[in-house]
Amino acid sequence: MTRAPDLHADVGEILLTEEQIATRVAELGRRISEDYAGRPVTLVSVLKGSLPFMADLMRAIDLPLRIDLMEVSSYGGGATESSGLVRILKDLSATIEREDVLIVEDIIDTGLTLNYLVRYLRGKNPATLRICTLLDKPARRLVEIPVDYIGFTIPDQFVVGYGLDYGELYRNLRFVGVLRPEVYAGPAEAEVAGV
Ligand code: PRP
Ligand code: 7HP
Repeated sequence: MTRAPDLHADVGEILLTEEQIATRVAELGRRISEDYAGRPVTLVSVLKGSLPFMADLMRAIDLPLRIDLMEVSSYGGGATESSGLVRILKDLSATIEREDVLIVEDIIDTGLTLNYLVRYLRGKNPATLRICTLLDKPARRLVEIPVDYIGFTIPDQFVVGYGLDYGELYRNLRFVGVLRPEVYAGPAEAEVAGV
């Protein structure tokens, strides 16, 4: 039988509170403002997961900046594993040639999404291309990605909230929490996980 999603009960543990996220985003904004020191920067948000992070980060940066949005997908439907097949669902709306570009991501897991995106954006000849991610899950990495700004390094657990989803739900939680395995595991996996 399919369980009905429950926004709060489906989260087992709060990994990052709203306050912790706000403090870290403010720190990242200050560092980015210092590093680019008066140069205009173009933030490229990778939808949909980075939406809340992008909205908060851009207001924490004290620089002239432009924003653009891309949407890519590698986690089909309700999957917790990357398909490895990255598809561009929405492309940039303006040129980034000779601009200082900062990619804004919610999470780097296998690295496959960013590996694809970095190659794609490099082909558009930005002056510089850097990466800022709210979350880094290094235990799952399949391809190495040099990351310039990391909010939090997290353990190998499937998390939701503050933009991150499972089956398109939970993005509106104000914190980042660990999704209970019984929400996504079949009966066999749930038994192994002791749930
Ligand atoms: C998620 C997330 C990252 C990517 C990271 O995107 O937002 O873009 O997966 O995983 P990877 O490092 O293993 O490639 P998703 O495809 O789920 O789209 P979404 O942002 O719309 O949730
Ligand atoms: C993608 C993704 N989406 C939500 N939660 C996680 O832990 C994830 N890893 N990679």
